[in-house]
Amino acid sequence: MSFQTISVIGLGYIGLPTAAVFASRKKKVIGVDVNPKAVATINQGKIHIVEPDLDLVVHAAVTEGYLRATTTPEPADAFLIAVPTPFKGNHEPDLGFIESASKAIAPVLKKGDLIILESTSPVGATEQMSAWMAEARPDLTFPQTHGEESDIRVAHCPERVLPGHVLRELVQNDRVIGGMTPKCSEVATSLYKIFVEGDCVITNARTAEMCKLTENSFRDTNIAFANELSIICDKLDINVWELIRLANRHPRVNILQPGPGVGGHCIAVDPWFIVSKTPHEARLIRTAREVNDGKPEWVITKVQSVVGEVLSHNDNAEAKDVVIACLGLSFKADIDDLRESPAVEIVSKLKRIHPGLVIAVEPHINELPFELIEQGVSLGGMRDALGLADVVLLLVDHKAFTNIDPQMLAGKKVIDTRGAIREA
Ligand code: SAJ
Repeated sequence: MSFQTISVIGLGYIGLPTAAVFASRKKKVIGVDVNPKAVATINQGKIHIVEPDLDLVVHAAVTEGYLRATTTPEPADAFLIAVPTPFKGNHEPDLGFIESASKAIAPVLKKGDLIILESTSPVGATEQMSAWMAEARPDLTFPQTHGEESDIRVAHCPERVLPGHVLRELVQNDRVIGGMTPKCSEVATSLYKIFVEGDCVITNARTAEMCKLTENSFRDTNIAFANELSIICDKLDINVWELIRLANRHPRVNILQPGPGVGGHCIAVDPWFIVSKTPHEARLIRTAREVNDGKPEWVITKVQSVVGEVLSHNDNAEAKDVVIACLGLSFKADIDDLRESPAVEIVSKLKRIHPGLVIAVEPHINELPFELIEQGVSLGGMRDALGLADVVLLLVDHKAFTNIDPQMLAGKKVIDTRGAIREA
């Protein structure tokens, strides 16, 4: 099957790189987004998100005429839906963006089209999406009612790329192809073969949905194990980093790294999609989420007790005189993405409870997010912040922090949530 025109719905962290990669393979790509500012930026050959090298690929795709963005869907041979799937307040998945995207493309669908849901989704979401489209287009047939004979092919092919390495991983990672029927999988495979160099591995839609959730829950559960160990070791006066290094010398043990909590838009969200479908069965998965979500609070309590120690060693000092320098705000190392970052949550709460100066050091940004500015957190350079600090709290293991000269920390209380600071 040849795809003359491919449409990508949702031009965010996944949709835009995917659209650009198809365009770089000289396919005509129509990108659709509800945000007119993002659409205008892309049509100027620029990007509205941060991802290495994406600006170059988008610029080339737009100037060579292969990629164009719009706010209104247009006919295409294949549609890839890459919209957000957040959860609601009660951790229940919110399929609102998938619903509106499927209703928006329904009017332009024609016999033979392929629809792919790429957004991370709870089990059953692909069938639900197909049902929404069938309702809007009773003149077309869909796989849930017409199987292999359907006019429209539908599949779930979850993205699995790591932020910061998206362009490489999009091409090199294996792709799970979950068609609603074998024919749907076959057609979807021929679409991804345009750029995927990894294997395209075929399964059904429900397994593909569960596969993506499983991958992120596996990582979340393993990080929770490391985080729980760090709390246990703190109580038992054992260096958790050394402990993990030693345990990992066993040929079948591979413990991940503890941190201040789990951030990002995937690992802290996706396990809840399993819990919401099977609340009685998903006990370990839920507990892992709770352990990881509880870590920022544990770090704050730790800082409070260290501030208490500083005060107890200095008769005349008051809490307002104690300066806390917080190293790192992003959700993980060497990126500038602060969204859903446990570091931001910790700094924000610290500033609310600590009457003294709280300085954030984040070499990847020029301005603090509004919530931190509003609370009076200051953004400082590393040298100045360390010069002023009584307590140094390392929250992100950016390369810039791993080589701190131990001399600069002499006489200060250091809380290293990532095990990144070299011992003196
Ligand atoms: N983290 C730790 N300790 C570790 C590893 C990570 O505390 O040992 C923390 C990080 O600091 C961060 C969070 O976990 O706060 C998540 O970071 P990450 O690097 O594990 O993952 P993400 O969110 O950047 O990307 C994940 C990836 N999933 C897996 O590795 C199974 C990626 O492949 C997915 O495509 C992405 O989620 C997604 O979009 O779902």
